[in-house]
Amino acid sequence: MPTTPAASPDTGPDPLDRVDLDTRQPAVADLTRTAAVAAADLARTVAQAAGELLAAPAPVRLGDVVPAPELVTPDPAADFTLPEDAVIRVAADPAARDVAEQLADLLRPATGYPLPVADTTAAQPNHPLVLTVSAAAQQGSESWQETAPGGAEIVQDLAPSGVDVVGAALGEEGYRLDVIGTGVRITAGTAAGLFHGVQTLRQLLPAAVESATPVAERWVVPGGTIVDRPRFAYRGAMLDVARHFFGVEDVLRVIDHLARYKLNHLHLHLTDDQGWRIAVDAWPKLTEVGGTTEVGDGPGGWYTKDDYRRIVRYAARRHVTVVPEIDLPGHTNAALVAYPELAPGKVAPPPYTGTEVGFSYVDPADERTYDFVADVLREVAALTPGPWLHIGGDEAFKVPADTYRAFIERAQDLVAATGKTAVGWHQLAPAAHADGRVLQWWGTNGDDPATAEAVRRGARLILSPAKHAYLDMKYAPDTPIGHDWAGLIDVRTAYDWDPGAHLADVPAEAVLGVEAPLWTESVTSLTEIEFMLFPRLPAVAELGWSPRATHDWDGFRARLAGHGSRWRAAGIAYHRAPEVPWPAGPTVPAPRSSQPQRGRSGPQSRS
Ligand code: TNX
Repeated sequence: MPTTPAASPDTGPDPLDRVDLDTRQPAVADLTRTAAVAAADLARTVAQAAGELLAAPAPVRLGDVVPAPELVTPDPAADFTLPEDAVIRVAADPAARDVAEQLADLLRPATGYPLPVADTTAAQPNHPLVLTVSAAAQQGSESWQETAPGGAEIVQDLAPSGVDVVGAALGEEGYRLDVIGTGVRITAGTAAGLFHGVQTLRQLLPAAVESATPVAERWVVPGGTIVDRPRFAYRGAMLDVARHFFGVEDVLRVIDHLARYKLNHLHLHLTDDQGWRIAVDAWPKLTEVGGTTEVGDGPGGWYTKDDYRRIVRYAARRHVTVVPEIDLPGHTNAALVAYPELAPGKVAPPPYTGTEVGFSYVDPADERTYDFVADVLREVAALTPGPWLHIGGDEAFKVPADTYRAFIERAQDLVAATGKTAVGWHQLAPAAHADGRVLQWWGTNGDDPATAEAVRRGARLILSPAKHAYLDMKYAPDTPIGHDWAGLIDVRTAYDWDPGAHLADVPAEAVLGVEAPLWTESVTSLTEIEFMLFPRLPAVAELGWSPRATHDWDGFRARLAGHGSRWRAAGIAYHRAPEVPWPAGPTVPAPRSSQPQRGRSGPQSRS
């Protein structure tokens, strides 16, 4: 007997309408009806969830980028979902091709997609380098021509009224990123610009993109356009590999951290009292003897020339320039242990593994010292493709002022003889100007007449104010490692200053950029390096890159918060600073203080 189920008043059209129960017995029919209702409910729920998922906005907003981009024009209707068959197309230029290969390498592990890299024919005349990521079926240039023509005109169209960017050049490092429904295009005048655009694209994908293994995720990029370029040409971080030695692999990972945040210089503090870390053929004992100590009782270590070349090559591929520092005339105890002839009394001092400063110096009265300086600078310069040679110059407390000045002037000449440009800590200021020289200001009081005077004589500045940019300072009194002689540096303190206006009587045009130094008296491992860098390194990076008009603590910490899950996915240690609204998630254990703090709590002079 045919059974016609009644419509349920509660649930609308009865789902059993579609079920043929003709042949069933009544008891079985009841059971089946119950099961079918449940199944239909489940199906409705699943369909609704799937619909929500399909229509869900991108998990990241177009402006959620660190450092903040110059111009952001979202278009929520133009979100792009990376398909499994996506192809990365790139102009036929070897440097651009290399950036495309790096993008593919970044995206493949988490997506599990093949992401082949292929040549494009769609290079725009104004912007020779074009990199597109799109669905395989949509590679042609036509869709871009219709939707997002390249060139200066569109830059003008995107500008908020009143901003004159007519013909605005993307410059040496700028890029433009267009996300339309069918793909992503990054355009730049240089491979460095493309590389920075790739870092932005990386941040626009869900945080799981940082995973080293495939993740089931919708790889949505928020729609719209970003036009971006840096405020300052020099944006750096310093790693002290002398107080504690860090091997090549650790340094490469630090370079990756710089590159993520568009920093373009890695300053390596290669020599100090506690160790000499770079091989010099003419003076082999510098490393063989001077490289075997470090703070505490660790074994030290040093880079062979091939190690150093590897670091330089790895950095160059990521558009990071290595700035080698040979600290002179002070901070030289390790060199004096290796070569007593360089010591003022010609007697080898004992090796030093403590944390005091200011006691050692090479003999400024002996010509042999200048042979040493010339040989070292020549060999290091020959290994270094970048334009800079850093000669230190800090805390030579035992060298009288006149002698110090004369020594620095000779050292500056020896740098010039290698074809490089001298950089030094701001104590170099009283020495005569040398063409192009750059002073790195690390003071704690922004009223520094000697530095301002050196700027009037032609010096440019890298700003590393110790109260804001010294990443070896503790975050808070209970931070297990670090110093506090310049103060505590929480994330807001690292962020809230203006490199263009920090020093009295120094115009913004004299500022080449910013650098965040990490001294390593108390830092002994990669985890501890990362704990001190994150999240303050991105704060300093934003000061170096982003236009001042974007500066906004609340906006910054909200953007920064999203990076916690990225660092977790990438296995990067970081400090869960309480002033940043991190999303919920497992906390990262803080490093234990692994090194008893010896001796000093800070430098003797803070000028
Ligand atoms: C000062 S800053 C130093 C370094 C120490 C650092 C510790 C500068 C040029 N010299 O020798 O490592 O303080 O915070």
